[in-house]
Amino acid sequence: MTHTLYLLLGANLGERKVTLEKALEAVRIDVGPVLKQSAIYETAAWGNTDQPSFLNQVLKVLTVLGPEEVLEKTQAIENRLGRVRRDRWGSRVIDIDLLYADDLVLETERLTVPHPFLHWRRFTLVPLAEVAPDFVHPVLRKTTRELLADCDDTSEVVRY
Ligand code: A4P
Ligand code: MG
Repeated sequence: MTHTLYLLLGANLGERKVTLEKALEAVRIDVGPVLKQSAIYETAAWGNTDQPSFLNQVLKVLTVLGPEEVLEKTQAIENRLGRVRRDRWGSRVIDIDLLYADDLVLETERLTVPHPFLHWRRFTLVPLAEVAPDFVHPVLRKTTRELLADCDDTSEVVRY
């Protein structure tokens, strides 16, 4: 049984573009084939805005793994690519979020799918709309295009 995943990559420290390339390659090897990839976007830091801007990219990935196993793999990739420890919470070399796994709805201690903040953030919706414009959010019952049209977030998202 195979599953279709949408992953969000985010990097705001170090050689951001190189890190995204390494993350994509690691996902391909450890999770499964990358069927589509969005462009890379430069995005203003959302939430804690007192951080450098991010590069974000969405991947469409095919996998035989279950969602919990995917999370283990993506967290191992995050650790391998280097989590920088700083005095304060904040920036990170690489963050990999699981946005969707088929039309699965799941909430455990470790994993919430669809990603709970997906529809609030342009840095997620803009690249997602490139690879999955008509994918329907299994809880909100809206396509990515519709979620983007409804999104109040005004933070800057530009092609890198
Ligand atoms: N977790 C639960 N559900 C998921 C999921 N669907 N995908 C748990 C990934 N992880 C999930 O995540 C904390 C815990 O969430 C994990 O242990 C996992 O079990 P984390 O990656 O360790 O911590 P984090 O990413 O710092 O926290 P959080 O709450 O996930 O932050 P966000 O929401 O990821 O925000 N601005 C721009 N422009 N671009 C960005 O990419 N990213 C963030 C981080 C803030 N601002 C940003 C960006
Ligand atoms: Mg995260």
